[in-house]
Amino acid sequence: MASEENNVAAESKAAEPAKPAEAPQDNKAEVEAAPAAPAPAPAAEEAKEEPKKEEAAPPAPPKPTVHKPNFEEDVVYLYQFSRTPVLPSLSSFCLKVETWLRLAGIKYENVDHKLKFRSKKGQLPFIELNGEEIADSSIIIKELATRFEKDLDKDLDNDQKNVAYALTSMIENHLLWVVMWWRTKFTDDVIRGYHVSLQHQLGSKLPNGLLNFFFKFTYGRKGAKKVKAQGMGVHKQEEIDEFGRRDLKVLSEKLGDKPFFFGDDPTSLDVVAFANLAQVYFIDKEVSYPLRDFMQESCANLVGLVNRMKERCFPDWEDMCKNLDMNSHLPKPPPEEKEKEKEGKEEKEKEADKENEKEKEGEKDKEIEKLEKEDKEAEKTIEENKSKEEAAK
Ligand SMILES: N[C@@H](CCC(=O)N[C@@H](CS)C(=O)NCC(=O)O)C(=O)O
Repeated sequence: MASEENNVAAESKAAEPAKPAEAPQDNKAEVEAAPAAPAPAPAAEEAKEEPKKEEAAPPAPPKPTVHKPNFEEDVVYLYQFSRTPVLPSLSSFCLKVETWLRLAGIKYENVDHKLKFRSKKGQLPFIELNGEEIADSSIIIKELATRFEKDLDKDLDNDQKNVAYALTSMIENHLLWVVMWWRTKFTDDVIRGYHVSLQHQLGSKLPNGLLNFFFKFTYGRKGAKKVKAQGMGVHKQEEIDEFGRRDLKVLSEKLGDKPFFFGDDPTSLDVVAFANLAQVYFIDKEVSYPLRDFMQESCANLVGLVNRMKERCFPDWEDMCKNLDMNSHLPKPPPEEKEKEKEGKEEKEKEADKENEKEKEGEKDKEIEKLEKEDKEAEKTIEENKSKEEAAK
């Protein structure tokens, strides 16, 4: 455990940007300064010499294909959502990758991008490793397990591997949609239950009230469409609740009284189960959520699993959630450096603020315009649906 924590807290200082090759002009000057012939040519002859053709400029370095070109070799740069006060990530796929990285003891750093980036596949999480992007939680884990020789499932037999595969599939292709359905239907409860600050999540300065409204109409509406298209959303609430309970019961029975699904050590199935069950379990008790209550009342061993995984992989959980710190696992700079860093940062921020004030005003107007457009569209759709319903009557 201690060694895992050490691994988790592995130092991850970004490398100095690669130094450019030595200035070509300087080299050229040196070469030309060195006499080619023992006797220097007379000045007149020198004047007659053809003017030397200018050497072709060195080819421009290839454009970086990653967001973090000054990467450190073999450090994983993880792009995910921002923290929340109750849970490191509201995305089970992101939490899965971070949990796995910690269990495997791989050096990683979260890139605090405030939801600016998506993978080339259009989603989060994705990672960058040695200048290469890898997307999709399962593909990331498979690739990293191979490249770093850290297979958490290496001691499982074939049958156990098949069970893990089937249960992972149940969690990610069924239970996850049960949770998604709830989230898109009860958006206010999502914001209250996970104490979400959209200002923080989006790095926006717009008022939270306006952002919440936006969240309701975009995440709620678009999400509900996805949940319907996937198939879960066509069912009645009580049917979906029953699906959720059934999934939890299967997991609970499969776990039994073992600390982890396949014994004393966690494997990738424990990672997936944790990343998804945490989404259910850590919702603020103030918010009513029947699936969480069922888990607490009827699947005590799953609660135990969640807490064991949390303690083992996230000893810094409180810190990361309280301070919304993306990199609480990394050593902090000493206080005086931190102070200087803070001062420098504040100074830069002030300057940037001044310079961008006008620009931001423009962006703000655009954002509001966009929200208003979304709102109008939503209202139009509601009106259209109402008319259709009325016509059908
Ligand atoms: N199969 C993907 C699923 C990832 C996924 O669904 N990501 C969602 C968030 S949980 C996403 O990025 N949606 C688009 C968005 O939020 O812009 C994985 O395992 O990584």
